[in-house]
Amino acid sequence: MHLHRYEKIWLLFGVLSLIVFLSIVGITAFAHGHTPAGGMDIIDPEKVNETAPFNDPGVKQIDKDTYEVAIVAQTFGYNPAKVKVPAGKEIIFTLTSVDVVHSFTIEGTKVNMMVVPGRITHKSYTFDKPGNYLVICNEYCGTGHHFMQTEIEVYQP
Ligand SMILES: [Cu+2]
Repeated sequence: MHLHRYEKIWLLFGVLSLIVFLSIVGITAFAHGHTPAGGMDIIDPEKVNETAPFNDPGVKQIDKDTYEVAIVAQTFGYNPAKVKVPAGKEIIFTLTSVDVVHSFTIEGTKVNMMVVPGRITHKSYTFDKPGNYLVICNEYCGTGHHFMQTEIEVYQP
């Protein structure tokens, strides 16, 4: 097969651009220490109820301005069912699943976590305004998926 000189140059340009762009993405990802969204912590999904912090799920104050909320997702709900956190403080959501893939999506915020069995997912968020926030599961997890929701009550401290 005969390739015209310009075709060869154009092909070389395409391949070189691809190498340059993929190298930039790869090198910056390593340099910034990027990991899968939510972290890489693992947990035995059969021992969730015995493993901290999920052995005692709920809200815990870590320091003056930081709270951790440990939540276990399961078909078709979240444990604990009701969460109360203060506005204006950093809330670290820590989740895992005991069965299938769920999500923890707080409507009207940037919190949209995938909750995978065997993994612990973290997401930090600060609620600016008090109120009730709807939490839904947006990963189809079974016949009761559409019932899988809860509410977060954000109060003015
Ligand atoms: Cu679900």
